Amino acid sequence: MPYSPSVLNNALEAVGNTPLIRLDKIAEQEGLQCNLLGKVEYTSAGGSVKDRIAKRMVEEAEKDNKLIPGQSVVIEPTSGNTGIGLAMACAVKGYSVIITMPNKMSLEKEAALRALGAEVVRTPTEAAWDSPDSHIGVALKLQREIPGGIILDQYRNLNNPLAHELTTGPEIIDAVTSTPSTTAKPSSEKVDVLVAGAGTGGTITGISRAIKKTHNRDCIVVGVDPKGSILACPDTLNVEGAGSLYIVEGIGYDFIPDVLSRDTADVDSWIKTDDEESFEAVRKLMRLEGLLVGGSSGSALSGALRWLKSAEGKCIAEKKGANVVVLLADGIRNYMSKPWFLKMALEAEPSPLAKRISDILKESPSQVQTDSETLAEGIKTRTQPNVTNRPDAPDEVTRK
Ligand code: P1T
Repeated sequence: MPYSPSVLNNALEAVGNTPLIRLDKIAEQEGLQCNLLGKVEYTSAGGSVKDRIAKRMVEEAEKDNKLIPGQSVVIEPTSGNTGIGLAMACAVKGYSVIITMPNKMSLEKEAALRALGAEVVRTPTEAAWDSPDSHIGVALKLQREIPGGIILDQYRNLNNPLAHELTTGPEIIDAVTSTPSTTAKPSSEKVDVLVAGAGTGGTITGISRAIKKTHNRDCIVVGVDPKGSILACPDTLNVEGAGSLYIVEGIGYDFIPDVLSRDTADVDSWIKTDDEESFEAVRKLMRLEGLLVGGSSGSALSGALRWLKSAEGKCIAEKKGANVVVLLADGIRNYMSKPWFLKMALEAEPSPLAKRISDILKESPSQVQTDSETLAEGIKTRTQPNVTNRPDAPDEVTRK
């Protein structure tokens, strides 16, 4: 649905239609001649790229009379974002929801899910996908026991890639083709490269199909898979760090989901990423581009930059006007309490400006915080327990 200036009927109508934004400062810092463009999915109503499939899976199940308001209980194993999309759709439409989610996924996702009315069951992160204790195993058990229980199953449901083939892909194509090439901002007016992380693989498979079938069959599609996962192709890429746990959420699995196409006709090549480079890329997206993205967006950017430096990607990196689209799947809202983010946000080096602020405030001693180290560390001291001068403390006290 294109942007509508009129009143929307409900939150589901605010899913998708996300912006494609130039990442010029990063491109310049990396010495790229091509255009680097971010598809920013956190502006979707539920906060991620997965809203689109949640909406479509629910609507199609309704068309097939598989969902009955007041009776059906939607159960879904998820790393959280599909769950948030489903919980949002089910809040609007009146279905109960149970989400099964590995322990590693953030508290913020669980809080958002519960706020939307979902029940949340946590499962051991290390449980293999086919173990009865995994998020998939527990969802299956609940479905067997709960009357009206239905798993829409993002790992197998064709509406997952189709949602991206019909919405995310065409939005990217529209944005690129409707932006004319100028001397200041040259453009091939085509999508030349698409880079996206893979979890279920629905996003990369669906967008690839939209682009290659209807727009540019020579577009190069690059998949990003964390070290420790087995989705990348060929399998030899997955040997380094095999089986290791990683912190980034939403991408990578220990099985190949049915909806992921590993056919090189759909995904041309793969890059493996680690946590450290992903979080460094998140910091760049925030500091240089003002984009409050989540961890897997960092993986996608880092994968894109590594690919552009490879023998295969170099000619694109050096081509003025070539369009490289990076899928930024969710936002930092999901990770605000995660140590990787707090460290990045609150423990930066003291800046010259922090020193200056501290010098000014020291001239008139008061209750105002004046220590430049603390200023640089942001709210660290205020967030320690039992500190009474936290600005938010009175509110907490009143509420107790
Ligand atoms: O599933 P896929 O379309 O491949 O999208 C990958 C992905 C990337 N980034 C984030 C933050 C994600 O949440 C996901 C996928 N998420 C799920 C599979 C889920 O259940 O939320």
